[in-house]
Amino acid sequence: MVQPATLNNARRDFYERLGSLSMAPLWESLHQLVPPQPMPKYRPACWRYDAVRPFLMESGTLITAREAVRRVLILENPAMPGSACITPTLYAGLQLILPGEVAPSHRHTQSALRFIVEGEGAYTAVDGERTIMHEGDFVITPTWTWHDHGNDSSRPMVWLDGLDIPLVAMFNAGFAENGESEEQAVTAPEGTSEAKYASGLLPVDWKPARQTSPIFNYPYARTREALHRLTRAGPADACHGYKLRYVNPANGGAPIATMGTFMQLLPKGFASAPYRCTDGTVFSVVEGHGESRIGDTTFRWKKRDHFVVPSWATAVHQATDESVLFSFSDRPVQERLDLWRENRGGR
Ligand code: 1HN
Repeated sequence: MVQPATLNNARRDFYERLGSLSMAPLWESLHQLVPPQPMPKYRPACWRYDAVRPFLMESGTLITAREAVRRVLILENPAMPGSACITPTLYAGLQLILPGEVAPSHRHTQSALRFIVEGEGAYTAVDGERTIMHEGDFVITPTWTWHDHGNDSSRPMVWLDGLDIPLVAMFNAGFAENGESEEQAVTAPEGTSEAKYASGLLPVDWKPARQTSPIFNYPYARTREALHRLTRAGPADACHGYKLRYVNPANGGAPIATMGTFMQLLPKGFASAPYRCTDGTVFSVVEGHGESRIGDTTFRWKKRDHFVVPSWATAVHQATDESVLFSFSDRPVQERLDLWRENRGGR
């Protein structure tokens, strides 16, 4: 029998020689490669708007939207410095556009969602149609669509950008190009996509050409009304309160193929049952205040704060006032791949 010390030396020597062939022994990393349950390398984090807003406004004195192309402060997971990721698959940032500014037209294969945090009256244009945005609206710029933004209002406008940048990077499937002019030509009157697709009706001969939703603004007024009516219709879910997912009316799936988006109402005094799921999720607080325990970390939050819940971290949400939370994650991707799991009760 070879002595353990001799064996260890022999193994080390073997690994070194093996490494020169760009090979490695599986048995040294098997447990990390196939963990018994998710072991996220990122953590819960919270960005309070009171702390963030002064920096956003200061950025507005340092660079124009035109020079920056997009004037955005990235929400980066503190456990992934330099990555521009909020989770390993998602990017998030807060974008500022000041009165009179234009963010020039471009397109890329990364899909983007906007969730309006502060202000109203700025527009985003997607493939030739503009929509005026208001607080709480959820707006999409699907993969490879031309988009530019402008603020014709008299106040700063701030929104949350969510993009599938890390996911697209993993596939090495990223393409981008700039528009020929700063603002794309308007080819359809405002409200066209809403009229065609957003009333439980679809144009009779229209066939969807892609997975993404033909609706590009899901206004808060309508979402809020639905949540309010839900509270009258029955009891809250123990884990979610009253929670709805945004939907592509043409196929019942998520409006963006790579990102699921959700809105939930937590009644005043509601304390959720512990819950975990495999989709790391970014939250934007739309109304109210409360606190969330995520694993061992507790964050107090209020309107306009943002926080991230990692995969498989047990979350418990408590609402001091009636509260509304917007969230997004990579859930549709995990579901398509038969990977998504949840655990109600948190065990
Ligand atoms: C982008 O195109 C926007 O169009 C926002 O507003 C954030 C982050 C990275 C890459 C492209 C936008 C972005 C982005």
